[in-house]
Amino acid sequence: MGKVLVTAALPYANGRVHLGHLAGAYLPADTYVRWRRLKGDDVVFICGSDEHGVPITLSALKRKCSPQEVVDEFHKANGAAFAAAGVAFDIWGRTSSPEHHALSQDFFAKLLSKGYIDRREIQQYYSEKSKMFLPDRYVEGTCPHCGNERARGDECENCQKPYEVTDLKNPRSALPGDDSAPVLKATSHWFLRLDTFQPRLERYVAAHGEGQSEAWRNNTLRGAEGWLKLGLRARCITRDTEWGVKIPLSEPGIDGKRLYVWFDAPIGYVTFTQQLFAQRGNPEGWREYWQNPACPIYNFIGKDNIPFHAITWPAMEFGYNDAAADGNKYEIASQVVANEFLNFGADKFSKSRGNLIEIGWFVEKYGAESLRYYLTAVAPEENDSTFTWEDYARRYNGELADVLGNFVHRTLTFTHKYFDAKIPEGGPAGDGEGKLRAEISAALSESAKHLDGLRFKAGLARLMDLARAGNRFFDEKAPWAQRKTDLHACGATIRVCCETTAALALGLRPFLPGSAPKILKSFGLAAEDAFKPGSAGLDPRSITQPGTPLAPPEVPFKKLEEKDLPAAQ
Ligand code: B3M
Ligand code: ZN
Repeated sequence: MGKVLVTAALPYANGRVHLGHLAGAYLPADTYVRWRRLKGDDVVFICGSDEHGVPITLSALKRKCSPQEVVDEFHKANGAAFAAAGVAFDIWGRTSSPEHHALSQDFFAKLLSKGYIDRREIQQYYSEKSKMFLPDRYVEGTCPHCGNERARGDECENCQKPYEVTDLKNPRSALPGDDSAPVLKATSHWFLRLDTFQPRLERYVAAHGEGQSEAWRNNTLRGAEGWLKLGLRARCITRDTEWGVKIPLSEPGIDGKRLYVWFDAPIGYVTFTQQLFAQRGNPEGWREYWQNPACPIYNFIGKDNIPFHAITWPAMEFGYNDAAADGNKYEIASQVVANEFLNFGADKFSKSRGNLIEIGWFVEKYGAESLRYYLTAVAPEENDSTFTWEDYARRYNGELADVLGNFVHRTLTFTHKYFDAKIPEGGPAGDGEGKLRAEISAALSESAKHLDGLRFKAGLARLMDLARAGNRFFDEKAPWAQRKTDLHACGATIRVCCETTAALALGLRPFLPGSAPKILKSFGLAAEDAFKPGSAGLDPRSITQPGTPLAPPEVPFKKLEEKDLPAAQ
């Protein structure tokens, strides 16, 4: 029981969030937040738009509008999409806010004052045609290793061997509408001396190694160790652009430069928490999370963000804390939870949408609950996984509708019809009932352990096993026949089926926050009580006492038909 800070990566406000985003970071984060709250913890859940950087300026260039218009549109659309999917952040902030700019500049100034940032002269490609310096990924040319003529400045997709952008042969700009040959121009930039943090970061990462109490997942650990093994080098943290946080220095030429987006973005976790508490009328409240060693911090991210969360951001915090007065330091994350990628199957429909399915669009058509179910059931926790419409329909119909929905529905309908809509007392419990009750408590406690261990897929699967056991029990006992020969035995069967139904709904609360309370409502539990803080361990038997009246059942998950799927439309 205590304070917990959970963050989900700040998506770039240059496009609509899609199912890959949801599966990668936001759904597991939301599930975890709900779980910790059920356990009685005082959680704040922080997210918002990443509104700076090349992705934004390029979208603006492509759409022939200003970066501001781009971020305004997608900040709003993405906030609505997450809300529709039941992902309930406490704040949906923006890195364009003045508070965020101010804190980012404070970070820069403090790191500079300690010598953790220095200024260097470098040569960088510049497009005379577009009148701008080109970020590495917007230079194309011939790979010096394999001869691939379409290698990008930041990587060759063909051979993946490392090189500097200046090693490319025949370089040309890859900006929209500009394929001119860039020229090298001198420019000065500021570098974060990551090398000076190497020993501290080694200790930090080792403290989260296998066997430690807050051990990171393998992918996160390997990613961080990989960087450390190569030896950390200074990283350029400014860019030649006019979109972003201004560098808090006054010198000639600095107006055309901004902080690199990856420098300011993670600071958003702090600024948004501060803004949240200011909104709540408790402007100092954020300190209980960021300055409280007893408050664990969880960063949920996609795997491509690992180095920035496991190496760069902690380094920035270490450096900041060295320079800050005591009352102004920030704790470092205890967990960096990274998922692998969700890929999209090669079916026609998704291809025509650029292989992406927008969250908002999906939820409007198919609802949030089936999406949450599916993306947790195939969560890319250890390996990449693939979304296909066939698989989605198969699991929805075969698991959510046939296993869970069917069990809940047949139990509630039977009780209604033959026991006057009240949970029966039933005769003495036999072996079968005893076994199912043991299965209930095993499923709930094992699912809880999985949630504690951030294994969402396993936590959900364990509950689905309970639903399968419930169906098997129902089939074996055949209450429709029992009722005619031995009403007491039939009552005992139905009573434990009601307990199982309640147990499933209780266990599913963090996963299916829309459907679980609906099922619990059948037993008379009001929506606000269903999510009562600290009610994680609520005993299903306590809400299914004999005589409890049942509200009329609804069909929880209606089956999907071929014609409902986009491929058929
Ligand atoms: N905006 C990259 C991404 O959306 C980046 C995350 C920032 S988290 C501080 O994947
Ligand atoms: Zn190559």
